[in-house]
Amino acid sequence: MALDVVQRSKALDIVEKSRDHLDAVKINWPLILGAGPRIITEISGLCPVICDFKIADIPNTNRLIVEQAMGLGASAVIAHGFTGSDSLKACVDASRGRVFVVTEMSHPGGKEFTQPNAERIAAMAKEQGAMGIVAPATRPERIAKMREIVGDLKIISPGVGAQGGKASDALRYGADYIIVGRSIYESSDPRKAAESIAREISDSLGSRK
Ligand code: O7M
Repeated sequence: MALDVVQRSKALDIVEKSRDHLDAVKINWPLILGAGPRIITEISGLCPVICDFKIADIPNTNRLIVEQAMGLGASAVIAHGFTGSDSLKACVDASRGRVFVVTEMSHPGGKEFTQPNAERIAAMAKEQGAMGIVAPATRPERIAKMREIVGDLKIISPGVGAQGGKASDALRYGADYIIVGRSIYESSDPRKAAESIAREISDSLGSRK
C-alpha cells in the first residue's frame, strides 16, 4: 500500500486496520514531512516498510539517504535510475541490494522523459544488482516489456485504482506486486478495500494456473 497520508495517527490507524492484507507499506515524502522520519520505525514494527524517496542524487548523497532510511527500519528503498549507474550502485551497496528502481512512470507525463529511457534503466537495475523495478499498471504492456529485460527481478506496479490501472492486468502482464494508494487510504473502510483488492489478486493468480 502507498500510504500517502500526512498525519501520524491516521497513518497508524490505516496500517493497523489493513495490514493483514498487505505485503508492505510504501512511505513517501508526504508522510515523512507530515509525521516525521520516526514514522518509518513505528510502521516497520507493524509491517515491512519501503521508503519511496525516489532517490536521485550523486552517489555520496544517495548513500547517506539510504543509510538513514535503512537505519530507521526500512526494509527497502526506491531510487530513480536516470542519475546513472554509479548513483544506483551507491544505493545498492548501502541497502545490500534492497532497492527498487523507477523505470517508466505511471502518469501521463511519464511518457515524456521516463518512457524513452525505461528499457535502459531496467537493464541497468538488473546489471547493478537491484532487487527490482517499478513499472506502470496504467500501461500493462510495458510491464511485459520490462519483464523480458529484468528476468527474475521483482516488479512492483503502481497506478492501480485511482490512476485507472487494474491489479489483475498488471499481474497478468508480469508484475509481482501492485502498489495501491488512494483506493485504500481514502476508502471509508480501508480494511475492506485492501481485502477486496487482495481477493482480486488471488482470483487472478488462480486463473493463471
Ligand atoms: O494509488 P495511488 O495513485 O493513490 O498512489 C500511487 C502511488 O505510487 C503513489 O505513492 C505514487 O507516488 C507512486 N507511484 C506512482 O503512482 N507512479 C509511478 O510511476 C511510480 C510510483 C512509485 O511508487 O514509485 C516508486
